[in-house]
Amino acid sequence: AFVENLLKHPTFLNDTYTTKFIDTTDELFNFRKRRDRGTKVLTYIADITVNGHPETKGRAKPPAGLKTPIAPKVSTEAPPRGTRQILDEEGPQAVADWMAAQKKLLLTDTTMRDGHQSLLATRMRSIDMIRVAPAYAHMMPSLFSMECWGGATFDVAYRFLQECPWQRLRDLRAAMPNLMTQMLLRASNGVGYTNYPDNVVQAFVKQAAASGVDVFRVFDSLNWVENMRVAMDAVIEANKVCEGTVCYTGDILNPDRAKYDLKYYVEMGKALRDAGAHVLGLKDMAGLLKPASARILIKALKEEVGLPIHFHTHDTGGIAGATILAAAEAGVDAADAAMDAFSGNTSQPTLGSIVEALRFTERDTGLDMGAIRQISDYWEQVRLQYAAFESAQQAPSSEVYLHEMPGGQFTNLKAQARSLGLEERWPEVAQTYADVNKMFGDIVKVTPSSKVVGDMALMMVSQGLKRDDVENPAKDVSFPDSVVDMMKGNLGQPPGGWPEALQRKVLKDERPITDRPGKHLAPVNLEEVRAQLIADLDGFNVDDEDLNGYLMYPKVFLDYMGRHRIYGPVRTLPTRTFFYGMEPGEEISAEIDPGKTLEIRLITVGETGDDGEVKVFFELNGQPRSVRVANRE
Ligand code: BTN
Ligand code: 3PY
Ligand code: ZN
Repeated sequence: AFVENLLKHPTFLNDTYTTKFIDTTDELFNFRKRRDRGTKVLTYIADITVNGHPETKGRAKPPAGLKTPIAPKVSTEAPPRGTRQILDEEGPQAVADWMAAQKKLLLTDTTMRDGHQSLLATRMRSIDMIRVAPAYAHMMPSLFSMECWGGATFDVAYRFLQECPWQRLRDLRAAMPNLMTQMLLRASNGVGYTNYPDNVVQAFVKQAAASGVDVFRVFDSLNWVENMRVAMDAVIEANKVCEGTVCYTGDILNPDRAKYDLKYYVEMGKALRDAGAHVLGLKDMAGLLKPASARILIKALKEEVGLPIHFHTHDTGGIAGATILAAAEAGVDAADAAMDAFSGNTSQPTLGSIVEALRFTERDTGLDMGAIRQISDYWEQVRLQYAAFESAQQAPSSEVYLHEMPGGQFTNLKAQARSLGLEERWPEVAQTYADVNKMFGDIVKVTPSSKVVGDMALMMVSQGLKRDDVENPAKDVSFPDSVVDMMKGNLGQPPGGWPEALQRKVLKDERPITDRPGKHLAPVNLEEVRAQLIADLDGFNVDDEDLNGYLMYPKVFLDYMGRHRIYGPVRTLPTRTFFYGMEPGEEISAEIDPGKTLEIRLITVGETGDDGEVKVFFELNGQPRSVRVANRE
């Protein structure tokens, strides 16, 4: 009732909702009573069983009879030593030195972050990751790292999966004590879409390190090193691995894209080294780096920057495997790949195939194909459960060389275009995205700058505007807020600055900033915010993780907390139950605390009464229990 009241409240509907709203609006609390966690979870199951899950309605369903995936069994003994021990015992510089001394190509498994972010709209739930984590620790201890946190996973966990991202991190960290965990951090944009005050970025990094992140891949969406220092310094201060990252765009061999030539990347690599990076990340978020360019680029970066290099790409165009092999030949130290069942297309290239391709060569990864197959069989079962989130894009796409959309954005923007009724006009959207990039001066497109380009492109296509119209000083154009914000300088500066005429048109009389956005943002008084949040949440004990979640995403966090109070620890439910509820006679279990398990059986769903409520009958640990939920169908 709490959330229903909240969601229907006029203030909420008017969008004038603030943090104060909850605590000054007593009627929201009229129906709330304290209930135990078992009842809360039953309420959730009853609600989904009766009303369906809003996110899976009308979408493809998993195959009938699909069982909960079972991960490979491993021994209860401690797993073998791995990179994590090097970091813990000798520090981040020792990790970098160790990397550089390896002959083999080191691999990072991205399945738990970019794999599902790029293929399943980031919807993978923690439980499906945690179950297989011990198998990674025992069966693949020589992986370089596990990318499992950050990027879009942070807000999606709170927003759509009703789970705490910090808890996911702690659980994974505990289950893989020998492997370095890795996160993607958008520098001053944290894990959000806008610049945060410096002390918010610092607090976030400190908390991520404390909760379990070992390797921080830090990038800036305009490749502006100046805007990366606060985040990089915080990582170094936490004694974790700072992977200062260059985002790759264009083509170093294309004379028409001279802005991003070899010299540009080498200079940026040197600047990141001088800023203290332990490792140089090369982030090809759209999958544009071709094998021939990779040979030249990797060789130059190795020689002139001198740091170990960690290469990340996407297989959108279908030839990223070839690029990784070329990079390996040119001496790249580590590369990202996704476990087979979560690889290919907009995701990373196929881990097992890279391992095979390099077997019996100088760069042999040494990874065990039997282990890869077993773990991938598990992931295949997991992927089937998320049928509702599969994209329509089921083949590689050489169109990526036209629009240069990052892997995570491509399928997302297609879905957005569909929802705006622009589905058949996709080729036009792709072309317009490319035009907008040129109009903005040819920029790096990666979250959040890629979102701005996407917003502008969709606006132009839906309003029938061409680049000429937008640039015509005599034509009135109302620009998306994100474009205005970016032209103000609030995401930082691209190489060479913003095109002046367009910037003047967008900003009218307002003057842009040209220095660091963080310089213009006052530090947040963290303890004041915490005290206010505790008051807003009725005395809830707001710990440092909660506070950092709130600082990144205030409204998303509060909505999550509101639902958490009604539905409890639903992250412990099997994925099928979470998205589809239960069938009469079905039985599931949910471990809500280590050793405390709820055995839940759905008996039957009653008739809907005149009050619009349905009584749903369960057995909870052998005891009959019923809950009432509104039938909203
Ligand atoms: C459980 O109770 O086992 C489920 C996880 C609870 C997460 C809690 S909810 C309040 C606090 N804020 C978070 O973001 N996570 C914790
Ligand atoms: C993110 O920022 O989430 C990305 O994956 C960028 O490539
Ligand atoms: Zn990526």
